[in-house]
This record gives sequence, C-alpha cells and structure tokens, in this order.
Amino acid sequence: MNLAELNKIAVAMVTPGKGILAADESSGTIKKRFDAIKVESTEDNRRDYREMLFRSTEAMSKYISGVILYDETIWQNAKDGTPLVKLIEQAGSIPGIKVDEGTQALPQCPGELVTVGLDKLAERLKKYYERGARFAKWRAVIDIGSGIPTMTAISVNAHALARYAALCQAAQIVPIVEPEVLMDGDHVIDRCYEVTQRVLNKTFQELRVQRVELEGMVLKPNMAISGKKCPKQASVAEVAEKTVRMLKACVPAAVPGIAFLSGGQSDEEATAHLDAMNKIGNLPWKLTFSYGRALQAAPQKAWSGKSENVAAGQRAFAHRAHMNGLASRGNWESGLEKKVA
Ligand code: 5MM
Repeated sequence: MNLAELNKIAVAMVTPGKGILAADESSGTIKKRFDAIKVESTEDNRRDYREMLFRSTEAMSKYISGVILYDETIWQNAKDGTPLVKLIEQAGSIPGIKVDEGTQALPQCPGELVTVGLDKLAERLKKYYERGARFAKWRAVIDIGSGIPTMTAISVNAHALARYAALCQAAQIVPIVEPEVLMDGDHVIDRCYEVTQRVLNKTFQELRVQRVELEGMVLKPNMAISGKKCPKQASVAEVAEKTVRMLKACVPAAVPGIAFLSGGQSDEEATAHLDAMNKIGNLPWKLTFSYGRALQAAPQKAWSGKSENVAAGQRAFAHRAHMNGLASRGNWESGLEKKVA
C-alpha cells in the first residue's frame, strides 16, 4: 500500500470549495427517483441522466471533487462512446465506486440490517481500479427505534465497514466509510447524537483493530439531527453545534476529511447545516458534502427525462453544487439561493 498516494487522493476528495456527488443509486433506488419524475428506469435513461450530470462542466470542474458510481454506470459509455468514467476524469474530478451489495436482515435482531458484499471484494476492487476508480464507498444502515439499535447491529456493521476499508487500502483505493444513522423516526436530536456517537466510536475501534490507515480514508456520516417525524425540529445552529461536538469527540484528527450524507434533508437544509458547521471553524478535519438527494433532486426535476431539458438540468445541478461548494468553506448565505434560482 502506498499511503502517501492514498492520502493525496483523500485530501483531494475534500478540497475546500468542492465535495462529492453520490450518484451511486442502486437499480431499485434510481427507479424510485425516476418514478417521481415519471421517467421509465431503462439502462439508456439512466445513462442519459448521469451523462447529463457528468457533462455539466460548470458543476463538475468547479465544485465536484469526486463522483460515486454504481456498478452499472462505471462500465457504461456516453452516447458518443466515451466511457462515463472518462467524462468525470476530463472534468478534473475523481471516479469512485459503491462496492457494498446492499443490506440483509440481521439474524436475531428484528428490524435491523447488516450490509453485505465482502465476498470476492478483493477481486472486484482490482477491476474497478483498472477502470479508473480511485475511491470506494460502503454504507452501513443503522435505524433508531424502540429497543434499536442493538449493540449487535452496531458491531457487525462496524466490523464489515473496517473489513471493507482494509481491503480497499490494500487495493490502493481510498475507502469512504459510511455508517448512516437514519433520520426516519420521531426521535429528538439528542437521541440521534447519542446513537451516532456509539456507532462512530465502534467504527473507529474496528478500523484501528483492522489496521486501517486513517490518513487514507474519508468518513461519510449523518449529522446529529432530529428525526423527520419529531415534532420539535432542532435549529440549524443546534444541528451544527451538536454535530461538530459529536464528531470532535469521536473522529481522530488523522482523518483528512468528513463528507456528510444528506439523509432526507431538503436541499437548502443540507447546505445550511454544512455552512453553519464550517462557520464555527477551527476544525481538525475538512468538512464537506457527499450528497445524493440534496444535490440531485433539483436537476432530476428540471430534466424530467426530456433531451430539451438537459441544459436546465445542468444549470440546476451547477447551482446546488455551487451552493454546497460555498457551504464547504462557510461562505454560503440564504440570499444567494434566491439570486441564482
Ligand atoms: C445515492 O444513494 C446511495 C445509494 O443508495 P442505495 O444503495 O440505497 O441505492 C446512498 O448510499 C447515498 O450515497 C447516501 O445515502 C447519501 O445519499 P443522500 O441522499 O442521503 O445524501
């Protein structure tokens, strides 16, 4: 393993002013997104949509440090035959790949999930590297509810995340470690804080046990945030203050950067929260975005599957990427949304 090279890539992924586009929706998830805009989820439509994003020069070259791809996409070519991976590289962005194979029910733990995909991962990583992937992603899903999460679910998912991360580094690929605590419930922000802290502590314990080099990884966590159905929603300032406090307590300074998931927040909320954290300043790691929905909802709507809407889709993508790029430096203001929209 060449740690200096892994570190260089990890640092580039969290370049101030830039962040990561999570475009790695699996077939089931992209179908849901396309259903919402009444577009059939065919291989060609998925290609056209993602090609539109990757050809958005304004967004890609200025604000997107890397793109997480799904297996289908990494092997796809643009309409003119150029591999989609090349479009990303030509824009100066780094191609990455989701390598987990989704979740399965966790035995003895009703309602809880474990992420799978470790079998043959070493062989798959070699092929992805040859195709151009320089980082990877694995997402563990932890739900909050009555009696959950159990320590069993937290432990097995942390163990798998660390196994994946060690295999990535051995293959000269930077692992994005994503332990996502869902914001779907009615819990208050402090419950999310407490659960996320336990999840992060266990994850870093496993990463250490499995000798993962922290300088050569990126963490992709959820923020400390109120459950979506909680009647009392925490303010932007509270989310920012508690998330920073939680991360400072759990994430070693050796990690070059933290790239948040949006998790179901609205576009503007996700931007405002990231911005408020960076405005606090004096942080040991870079804080940026690795958003899926909060970057893509607007371009998906603007595009709606019509070739005549490609420019509008690209403008919507560039706008969201720009706003989040500003937030990654703590330079965003809500007034900028109105001016550009
Ligand atoms: C883009 O969605 C990713 C893949 O999800 P599925 O495996 O469920 O299809 C997902 O892992 C995503 O990268 C993260 O959840 C962050 O996305 P959001 O939308 O939460 O920012």
